[in-house]
Amino acid sequence: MPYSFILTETHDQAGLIRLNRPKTLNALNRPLMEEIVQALEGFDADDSIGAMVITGNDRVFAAGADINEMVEASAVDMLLTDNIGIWDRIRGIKKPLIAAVSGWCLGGGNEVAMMCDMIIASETAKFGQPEINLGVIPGSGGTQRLAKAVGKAIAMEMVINNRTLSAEEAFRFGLINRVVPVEVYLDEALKLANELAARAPLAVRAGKEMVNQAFETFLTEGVADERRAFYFLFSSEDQKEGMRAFIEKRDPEWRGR
Ligand code: CO8
Repeated sequence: MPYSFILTETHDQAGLIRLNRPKTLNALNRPLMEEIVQALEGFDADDSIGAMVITGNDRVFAAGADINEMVEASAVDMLLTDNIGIWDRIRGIKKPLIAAVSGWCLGGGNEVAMMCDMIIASETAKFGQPEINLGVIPGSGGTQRLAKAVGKAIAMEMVINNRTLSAEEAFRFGLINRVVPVEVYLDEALKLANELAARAPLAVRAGKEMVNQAFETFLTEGVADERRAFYFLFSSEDQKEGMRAFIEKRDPEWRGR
């Protein structure tokens, strides 16, 4: 499928999406977001793919939503076009999603990265929510996911005073999973994606869903849902295979059934 603003590749069982609008630092306009979602949903439905990676280039992951697209919009325009509704579809992706970030990861770019399940960053990555400089605030979950990831103190500085985090700070504050040299950040993310793709697919899916649910529900409800998901996995062939393989001291062969 030919796209205008992204490139897609497969690396073994990992689906890779490269944001490819370099002249505007991968500013996330509506067509670009539509292509990301379309590619993600395509990989999600593809049995030969087990996990996905979204990346930009060494200079920039994404410098935010496209300011040109919004500058003259009224509130009613924003409501009726509801561009953010497209971004929300990233939440519906079932397979693990990794952001491989280098350079600028700002505004909506940081919001996309935070919608992913894990973030691998190069040492040059810089994370921020600079919307305050434009007279607005993050609009695609940034205030909420950031506060949950790094806590109130740092989130408040980022959202209302444009504090930018270095990769090392982002790691220390719990925003990202790993910091690696710029030469290998994408390889590391693809390696991790293939590692995840080799695991029991139904259990990976249930684990992703339940960890994400921890940010949505109260503990009692979340623990009850986790228990139901845990019991449900005992109806899968992979649960029998995984436990028998352990007892028989051999590697399991996952079937995703
Ligand atoms: N939108 C549109 N164009 C952009 C954007 C952007 N977000 N970011 C950069 N560009 C363009 C620049 O205008 C410039 O274009 P041109 O060459 O035609 O002048 C080109 O990219 C290169 O940028 P710079 O010359 O500025 O490059 P620098 O290396 O000097 O600076 C920065 C890099 C620091 C990243 C700088 O470009 C910058 O500050 N960019 C804007 C960052 C920003 O404010 N992001 C937040 C945007 S708002 C947002 O994300 C809200 C999301 C809410 C949900 C989505 C709703 C639909």
